[in-house]
Amino acid sequence: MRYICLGFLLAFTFPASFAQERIVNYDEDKVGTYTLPNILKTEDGKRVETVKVWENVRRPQILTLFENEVYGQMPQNFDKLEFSVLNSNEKVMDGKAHMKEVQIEVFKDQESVQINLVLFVPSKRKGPVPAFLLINNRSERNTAPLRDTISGFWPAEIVINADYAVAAFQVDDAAPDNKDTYAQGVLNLYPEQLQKDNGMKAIGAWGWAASRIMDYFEKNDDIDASKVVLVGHSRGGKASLWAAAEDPRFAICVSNNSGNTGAALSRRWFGETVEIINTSFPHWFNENYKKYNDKEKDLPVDQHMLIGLIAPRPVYVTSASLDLWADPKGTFLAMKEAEPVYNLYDLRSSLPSELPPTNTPIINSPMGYHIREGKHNLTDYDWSNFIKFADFHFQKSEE
Ligand code: GTR
Repeated sequence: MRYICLGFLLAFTFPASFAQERIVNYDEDKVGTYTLPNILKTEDGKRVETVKVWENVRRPQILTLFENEVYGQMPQNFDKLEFSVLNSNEKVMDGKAHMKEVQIEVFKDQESVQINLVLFVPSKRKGPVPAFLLINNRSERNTAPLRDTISGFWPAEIVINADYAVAAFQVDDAAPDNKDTYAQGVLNLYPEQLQKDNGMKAIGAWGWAASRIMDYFEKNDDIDASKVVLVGHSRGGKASLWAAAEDPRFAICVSNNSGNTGAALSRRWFGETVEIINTSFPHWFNENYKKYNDKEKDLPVDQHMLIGLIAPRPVYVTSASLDLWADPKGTFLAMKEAEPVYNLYDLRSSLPSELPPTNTPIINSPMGYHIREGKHNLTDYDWSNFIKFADFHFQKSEE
C-alpha cells in the first residue's frame, strides 16, 4: 500500500481503527500531479460552449456517471404520499415560531417508508417563507422539537430570527447509517436496487428523502418551495450535494465539511481516500464505486463535477482548519474547478484563486465558501454564513 506516514496528526484527525491499519497522506508535497476529467468536454470529445449543450448533453452525461459509478440510481416512482401532522404548537420560541412535527409516508407496492420532519415556521410571516432543511446525520437531540437541547448543529432559533423556516429530518428514517441495516427504509420500496451494481444505497436514500420533504414543502402554504436551502454536514454534506444534483427544486445547496466523495477532489489523495471510505462505509455508495479503491485516477468523474451539476443554482461549501481528513484545500480546488460551468451561465464567482484565510467567508457570489477555524463540526458560525448567503441570493432575486 502506498500510504504515507505523518504520525502525530493521525491520532487527532481520523478514526482510531484506521490509525492502526492505514497511514494517510497529510503532506501537500506528496499530492503530486493529477489530471481531472474535463468538466466541459462531452464524451465524444466536443468542448461545451453553451448552456444548451451543457444542459442537454454534458450535464446528463455527468449525472449518469455519478449514478452508475458513485452514488447509485435515484428512482422517483412511488404510488402515493401522505402527510400527517403528529404534533403542533403555535407558540414556541417565545412566540416567535410555530412548531410542527410532520410524518411523510411514501407508499409503493405493499411497502411504505415514514420520514419524520421537525419544522419551525416564523410566526410573523406575511406569506410563504424561504426555508432551510437539514439532513441530520447526528443524534435527534440536535433537532429537538421541544428545544430541550440547543446545539450549533441545528440552531433553529438563529434561523427563525432571520425570518426563515427551519426543518430537519434524521437520516436513519430513510436508511439507517449501518452496513447491516441500511436497506430498512427507502430501499424497502426499491428492493431491486439492492441487486444492482449501480443501485441506490444509504447516501442516495438520504437524498431521496430530502426530495420527499420538498414534495411536502410544495404543498405547504407556509413555505416558499422555490427558496429551499438544503444543508448537510459531513456524510450529510455528501448527501446534500447529491440530492441537489438530482433534484433541481433545491434552490441553494450547502455542503459543510463534506470531504471525500463530498466536495473534496478524490484525485488529490489527501486525507480520507476512496478505498478508506468504501471500506469503512460500504453501505454509502454503490457497488461499482469499490472498483476505484486505490484507483482514483480511473474514476470517470471527480467531485468538482458534482458541484458543477448544481449550477446555476448557488452553492456554499465549507471546510474547517483542523479537519484535514476532509481536505480543505482539495475542497476549495473542487469549487474552483466547477467555476467554468457557472461561467457558461454568465455567473462569475468571487472565489479567490487560492484557499482564503480562515474565517473570511465569500458570500456575495454564486459559489460561496469559508474555512472556519477549528475542528470538524457544524456550528453557529457556519449557519450564520449560510443565512447571509441565502439572504444575498434570495433578496437579489426579488429585485
Ligand atoms: C467520517 C468519514 C467522513 C465523514 C465523517 C462524518 O468517519 O470518514 O467521510 O463523513 O465521518 O460524517 O462526520
